[in-house]
Amino acid sequence: MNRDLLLRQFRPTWLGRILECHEALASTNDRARELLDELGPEANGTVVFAGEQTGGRGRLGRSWQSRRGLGLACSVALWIERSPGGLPPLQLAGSLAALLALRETAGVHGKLKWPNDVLLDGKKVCGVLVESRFLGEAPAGLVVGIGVNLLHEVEDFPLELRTTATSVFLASRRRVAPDTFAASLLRALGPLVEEGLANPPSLVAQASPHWIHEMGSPLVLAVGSGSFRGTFAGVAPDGALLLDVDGQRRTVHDGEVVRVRPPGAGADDPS
Ligand code: BT5
Repeated sequence: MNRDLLLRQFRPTWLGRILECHEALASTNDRARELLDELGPEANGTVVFAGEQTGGRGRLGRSWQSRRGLGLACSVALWIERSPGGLPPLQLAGSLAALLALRETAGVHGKLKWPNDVLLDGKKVCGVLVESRFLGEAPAGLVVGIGVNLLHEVEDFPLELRTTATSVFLASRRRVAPDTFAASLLRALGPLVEEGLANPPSLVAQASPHWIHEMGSPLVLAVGSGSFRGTFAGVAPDGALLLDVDGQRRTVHDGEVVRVRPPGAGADDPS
């Protein structure tokens, strides 16, 4: 990531006043969290990029693969002192910003998969990990981490991801430079985070046309060690999945959609 090139295309606001670009880090989320610890409220809006992560994280103890120079690993530190009624659904700000940047920089139309993935052609091109920081009982900071595959050829992915992962290049044949994508991502992200903090239901409404799940379509959800089937009934104003199971509406905050039939596609999409 070339910081100068990025700053020619993105003008920092509250977002990006502090902007770090590292060649490699264990995890950009860890660095953003460190800055929240060190700087407190001053760290609000700090953005951290790394060209490579040696310990990139996904949700629930999973890992995120980011190879040097091929993708984007970005984290934004937010200072949130209290959050009445739970944490805002900022994973949607991250995935929606990535979806808009895909459209702007490569002309491709992604889909969102609950809760945090962006898919191109039914394969995962971006994942978002939101981690919160607590002081005692109260939230005192959030980190929104976004990983995007930009320039990968199929062989650049580990074997186990080759059928489920894709990159902007594979989906569009366009080689979008990391600084160009990063600028587009940050331009979209600022207003979406503001919206998510001020008016969560409005952010959820902005995301709603982009879900890969169709209303009433069957899906399988893994929660903990079990799984159950239901039909998609939308996303609640706080970002929870609404699922109809045996005639009962369930609200699911944590879990994994493991099977869904995208409109018009014959195959299941990746988990
Ligand atoms: C995610 O978790 O998708 C969240 C990924 C967040 C990554 C960003 S990069 C910047 C910041 N710093 C971090 O350390 N993390 C964040 P989850 O929904 O749990 O999906 C993880 C699963 O996605 C893995 O178990 C793999 O199956 C798959 N996966 C891993 N790397 C991938 C990649 N590069 N492309 C597509 N799929 C991948």
